[in-house]
Amino acid sequence: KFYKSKQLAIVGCPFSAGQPKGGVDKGPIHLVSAGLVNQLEALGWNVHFDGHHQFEDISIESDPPIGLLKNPRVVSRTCEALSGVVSEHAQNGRLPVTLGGDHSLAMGTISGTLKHFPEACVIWVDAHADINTTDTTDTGNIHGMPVSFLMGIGSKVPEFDWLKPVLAANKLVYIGLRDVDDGEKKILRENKIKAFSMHEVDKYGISKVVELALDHVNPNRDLPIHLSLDVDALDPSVTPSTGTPVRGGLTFREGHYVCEAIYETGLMIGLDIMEVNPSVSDTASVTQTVAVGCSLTRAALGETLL
Ligand code: EXY
Ligand code: MN
Ligand code: MN
Ligand code: MN
Repeated sequence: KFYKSKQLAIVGCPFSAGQPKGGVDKGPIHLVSAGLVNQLEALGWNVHFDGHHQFEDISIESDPPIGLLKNPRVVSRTCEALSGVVSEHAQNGRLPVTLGGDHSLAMGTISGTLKHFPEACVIWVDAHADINTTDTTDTGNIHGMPVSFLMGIGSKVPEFDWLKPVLAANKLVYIGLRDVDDGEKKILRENKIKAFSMHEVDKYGISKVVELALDHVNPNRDLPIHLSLDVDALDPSVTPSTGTPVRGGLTFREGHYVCEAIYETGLMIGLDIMEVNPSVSDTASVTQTVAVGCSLTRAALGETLL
């Protein structure tokens, strides 16, 4: 509906500075090596892939913390560059599909898509709310904070001046939450942000949850949708190779159902597949997680079971 032809761009982001574990920067390389480009072409997409991006123009050695925030300059500059890349793809009629990398990258992807689709809503599928502010973060890991930066809440960090508040509280909905910090719970309450935790998934079932989530951010089913998917939303038995696994997550089918249902709206204008970490766990777990990352991407881009 929002893009004229079946064109997409894979934006591979080998990036890990938003969190402390090595390996998540190898996620996009594994996803592409597993054949993702051909798989998407087989679904009828015209796939634009220029190779993985290397955005870091300064090293983390020359990037001391600002307050508690770790690697703030590297994260900020990477996301600023990514924002430009993503918005350019959107402008040229290519659906941006960003492969992370850690979830701090969503500051770049979402600011990039919202530049062209300012009325878009965001569906954030994750075990975590990623909405700590510079004031509430305990860890200083920026992958736990991108949503607060996109909303413009919390004390400002001049290094992130390029990122304007682009995301309104009523344009955001979460699915899959089960590890939310106390400070984050307060932010969700105070800003009346709609969230469907695993409790609601158990209570209503995933199809009802997706319907209720869309009713909240997209009542007339006419607004563009950015889907930001953290593979740790799925249960660690399904996607074990990720940096911050939390038990009690979405099943294989529940995760795929979310992707299929968003595809069916015909409204998706941006997709993020984040936090695949091939350095976590054994070879079989890595192979499985990468395969699930690919199949979630295909499900979000039109693969059907029949
Ligand atoms: N809430 C914790 C923090 O702020 O450090 C954990 C965040 C994990 C974020 C992962 C990517 O989704
Ligand atoms: Mn290009
Ligand atoms: Mn996340
Ligand atoms: Mn997460």
